[in-house]
Amino acid sequence: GLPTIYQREHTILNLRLLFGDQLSTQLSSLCDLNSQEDWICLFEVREEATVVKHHKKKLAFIFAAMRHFAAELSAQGYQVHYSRLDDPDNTGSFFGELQRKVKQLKPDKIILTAPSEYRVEQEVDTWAKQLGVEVEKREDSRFLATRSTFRSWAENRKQLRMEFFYREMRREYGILMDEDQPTGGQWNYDSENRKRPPADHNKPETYIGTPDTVTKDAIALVEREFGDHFGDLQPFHYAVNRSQAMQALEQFIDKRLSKFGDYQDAMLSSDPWMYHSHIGLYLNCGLLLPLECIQKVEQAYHSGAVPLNAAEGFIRQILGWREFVRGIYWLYMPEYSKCNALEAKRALPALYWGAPTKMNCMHQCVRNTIENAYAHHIQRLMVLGNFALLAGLDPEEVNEWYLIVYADAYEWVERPNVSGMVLFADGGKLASKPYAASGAYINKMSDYCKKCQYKVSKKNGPDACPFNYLYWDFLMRNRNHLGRNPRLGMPYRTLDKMTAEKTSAVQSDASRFLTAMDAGDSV
Ligand code: FAD
Ligand code: DLZ
Ligand code: SF4
Repeated sequence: GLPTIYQREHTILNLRLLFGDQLSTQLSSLCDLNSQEDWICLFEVREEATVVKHHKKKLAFIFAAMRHFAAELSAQGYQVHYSRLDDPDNTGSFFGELQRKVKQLKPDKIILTAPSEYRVEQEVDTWAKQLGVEVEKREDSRFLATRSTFRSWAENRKQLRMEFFYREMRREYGILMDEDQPTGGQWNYDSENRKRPPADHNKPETYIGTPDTVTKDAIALVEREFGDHFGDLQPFHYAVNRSQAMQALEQFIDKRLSKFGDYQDAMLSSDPWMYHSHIGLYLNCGLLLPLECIQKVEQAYHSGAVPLNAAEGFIRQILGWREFVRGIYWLYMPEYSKCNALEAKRALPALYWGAPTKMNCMHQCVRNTIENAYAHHIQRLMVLGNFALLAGLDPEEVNEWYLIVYADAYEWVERPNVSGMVLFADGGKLASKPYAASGAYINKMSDYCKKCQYKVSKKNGPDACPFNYLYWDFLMRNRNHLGRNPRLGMPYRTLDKMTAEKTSAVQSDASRFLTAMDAGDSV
């Protein structure tokens, strides 16, 4: 063969940088990997762990998953450079670590897949100049709609609605389609979904992983370095590599998917998991790919294992909502991070961090969040989110809370859900109306009210359910922003028929409650 010096001259040496939410061998930055020559870099950095003080279980999950992924790549013969957070030479930032590796390895080129968050992409875009090395940034092909496809879809539309985007995606990927028609004749089977929680609920099986030494090390690291962060570290049962995540997905399809649609909105104090998939954290860090999840669920429907309302309902979450919120994020950032259409300014009360509250629904949902770094969609939307909306909490504080507390939270998905779906802070870019609701909704979909110190049937007075008067107070306070919204015509007409006595009782209850909450009292 040629002397080594000639081989070196003719090969381009690439440094391939993977971020902690890019743990997939299918990633665009790895597609033309040359195992002999290229280096793959993963960096644990303090800056990412503390940009907001992430939940301890979320940190342990990310570090454990990064370490397992790096070990798998090494075992396959790739050259992996892994910076551990507790390495004394670790500079603590992506740029610092990259600079260190560039000095050491002298790559011709840095290849990466576009980061998922705006903040990190802004930083990445300065690196080529700062380092004097070419940086090739590739599209994140794990998403089913690219940023530019979504932009083109959105152009010239007066309103962006998930349902229409979702139909395009069904057609484009041929999911649940009979030629050009939706399977079963309807695009959406939600009218068959969303049943009340079953009285005789038997907890379905969920994935329970056992930490190995790598995961135990990550847990110990988090305890040592980030012990003051929110949330419980133990017990730790999440999957931390691809094969475990795949088992978790398969178990969901086997044991829970058939009832996913029926009980999608149900909440029970005894079961934080219900019939949800609990795969958001795996999807968002690369351990699972969206199309494979969708196709497996579609197969389960075609094989007769699950009904259409369950399969369609689940597929819509991933092919519809997940892609749609990402599209919205990239369409409107950075302005989106500042929006506050309802001019909400109230500070986040301590009850979100676990301080005592008499509202049992809030207590249960916060408790689940502390223990699991998880709450399901309706807990996030209709309890924790609904309260934030009705109480007029500051979108910045609410966004930060959601980004901290959930293991699946990254800004690209968290922010549109919070500022768009929950708080209506984007003025209707994502949703056509705020999901405001009184205690009756929570009572219908959960068992929380039975054990609450407040009475859900009472509308006013100190022992009335706060959601009841806060709901009307919210509509009154925001009449200038929401009064002309056609989808809120009904509640505003009801409000207009209320007696002056009733509206002043609502206002004085709301004011008493919110003043006490602001003063730090347990409410
Ligand atoms: P399932 O109910 O089993 O749904 C399956 C999958 O569909 C999810 O894993 C997720 O990938 C996708 N999905 C469902 N709904 C949405 C949605 N509204 N937006 C995007 N994807 C969706 N999801 C996140 O992944 N990260 C977040 O930080 C996040 N923050 C949220 C904040 C609020 C206020 C609300 C209302 C929702 C948020 N969601 C977020 C969406 C949703 O609540 C979670 O994806 C879901 O609860 C995760 O649990 P699961 O995997 O059991 O989901
Ligand atoms: C969330 C997170 C955390 C806590 N830590 C790291 C880390 O140490 N190293 C890393 O590469 N990624 C981490 N991540 C995920 C990143 O925040 C995520 O990849 C970026 O926000 C993407 O823009
Ligand atoms: Fe929540 Fe009101 Fe029900 Fe209590 S009564 S659990 S505060 S909805």
